[in-house]
Amino acid sequence: MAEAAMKAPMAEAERELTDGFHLIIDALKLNGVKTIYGVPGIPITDFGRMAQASGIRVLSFRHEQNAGYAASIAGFLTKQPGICLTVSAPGFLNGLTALAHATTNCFPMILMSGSSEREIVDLQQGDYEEMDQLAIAKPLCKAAFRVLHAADIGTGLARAIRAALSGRPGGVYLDLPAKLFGQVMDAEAGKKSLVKVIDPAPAQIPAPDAVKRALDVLKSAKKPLIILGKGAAYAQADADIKALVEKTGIPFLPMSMGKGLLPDTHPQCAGAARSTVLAQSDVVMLIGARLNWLLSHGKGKSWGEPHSKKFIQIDIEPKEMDSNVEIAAPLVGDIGSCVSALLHGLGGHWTAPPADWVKAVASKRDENVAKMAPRLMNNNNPMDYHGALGVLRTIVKERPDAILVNEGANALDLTRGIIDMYQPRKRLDVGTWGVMGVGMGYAIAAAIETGKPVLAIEGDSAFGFSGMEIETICRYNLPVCVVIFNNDGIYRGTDVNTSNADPATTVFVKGARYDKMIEAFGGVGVNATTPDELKRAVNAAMDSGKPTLVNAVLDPAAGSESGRIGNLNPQSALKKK
Ligand code: ADP
Ligand code: TPW
Ligand code: MG
Repeated sequence: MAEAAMKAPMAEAERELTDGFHLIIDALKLNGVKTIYGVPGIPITDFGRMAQASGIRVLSFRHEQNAGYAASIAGFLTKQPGICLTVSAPGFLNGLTALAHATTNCFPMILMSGSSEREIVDLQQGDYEEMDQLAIAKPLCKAAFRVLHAADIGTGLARAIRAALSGRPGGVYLDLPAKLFGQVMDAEAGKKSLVKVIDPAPAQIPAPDAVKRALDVLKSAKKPLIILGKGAAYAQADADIKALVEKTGIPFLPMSMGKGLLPDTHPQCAGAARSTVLAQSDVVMLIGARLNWLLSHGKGKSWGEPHSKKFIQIDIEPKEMDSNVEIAAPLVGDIGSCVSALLHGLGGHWTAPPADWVKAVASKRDENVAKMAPRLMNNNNPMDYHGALGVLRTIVKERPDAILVNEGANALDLTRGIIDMYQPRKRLDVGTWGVMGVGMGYAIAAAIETGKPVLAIEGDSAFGFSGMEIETICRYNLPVCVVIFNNDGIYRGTDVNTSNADPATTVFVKGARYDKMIEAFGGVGVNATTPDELKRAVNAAMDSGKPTLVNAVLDPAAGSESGRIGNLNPQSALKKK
């Protein structure tokens, strides 16, 4: 009895405690988070150290925007939310562009940011890095949460994960005030408060009558077309999508990041006959692709108007239907479930589309491919885009599992058109906004998440937005080869300003040697002036896996204004008069 009485206060004193730092780490690990992309500083420096010590990979970037883009594409590649970690106010704002980008592109991502003292921020008393971050993040993401008590960390992270992954994926903001990290609570109670998120992206099965309607519309087609968007790539329903395309025999058109779901060299691929199939098809089935600007909103001359066509749209977001034109057969559900239901509904007796349509598409495609072929073999000096891309196209063909990151204007549009992709989720680019700056963040996350070699084809301007991250690539010794299409500027390097001594707004330092930059960090730099030199350098880099930057010197006059989308530049009505 006396002994028992002595023991009680001892046990109380030895009671194990935990804190906010550890609870966040435990909650992340419980939910399978393996990597954090971020930039350290108050109030998250120690958190990053502890997360690293606990076995989570914590990658430090040179700018939060690039860490954010890395997290966003990690989300696309893995179907798990990519995690970005930033400091308060300025760090948070730097990460916000990427969070908005993730939301716009339907990539799951969580931006976790430290923030300052709530009491001081809310009274606007001038705290260190004072900002009402939650309010600012809200309109730019799918959901935004703040955790004030250590006991709520488990729930906060669970809500963030569910919001990012369920339904249409997107960006989520999680606000972590500085005080939260140091809050202490009973370890046992803390452990119990954590939440493992079960089935965060539940299957959304399409209604049987919606499946039947879609199949009926598809059957009625004389000139059917399937469009595969990045939602289809994200869904990871690769085998069923391939089976649907092949069983129906319908020509398919991949959107930029849908390339490779089926190889671009597939007999049914209509990639090189894009204008023809958009204008002439009578029934179009969209799988994970929106009828936004990238598809001319589903109307107008490029869609062959005044002839009308019928759309079938597979999407997890019901509100997407009719966003631009009437959808004759909306099929709402997750792509895996929808495609599998369609396959099931096809049964054994599907009639292939009329042979004259299939043949017309194939011959237009072959004609365009043949027209392009000699240009890709040119050895022009200085190089042009086609000569450079001709050799890079072969390098990708020989390494179909390598990942291609791509941004720029001409550097983007011509690469997308010329380089064939062979496997799903191998092409990562500027996405729905056509944003510059994703390059190095994407390349880093692609290497980290997949372990595959990465080839980043970058316009010289595009590269500049994230160029400092070549230090990060060297620091983590990642198998990334950056090729800069250096045409001395934005679109081209030939503009001249005639009004004063300043250079024109679109031109950069002539003859810049970007290859020297990576040498500062111990990487391999190569200056390539011919397709042959380019080929040798990139092959060596892809084989060795050494961080490499190739400055590919292009003819400054080779590009055109805004690449393929010059028509989007506003024109003055006045000027036309
Ligand atoms: P692209 O730019 O390639 O045309 P978009 O980004 O416009 O593609 O469209 C992707 C679409 O895919 C979005 O409307 C999104 O809601 C949808 N989506 C994403 N993941 C899934 C999924 N797992 N199942 C169904 N639809 C999805
Ligand atoms: C965040 C506007 C679109 S394309 C581009 C800019 C600045 C660069 C094109 O030059 P680059 O390619 O990369 O050298 P090339 O081959 O044509 O010469 N800021 C953001 N996003 C966009 N899209 C822009 C500006 C833009
Ligand atoms: Mg350029």
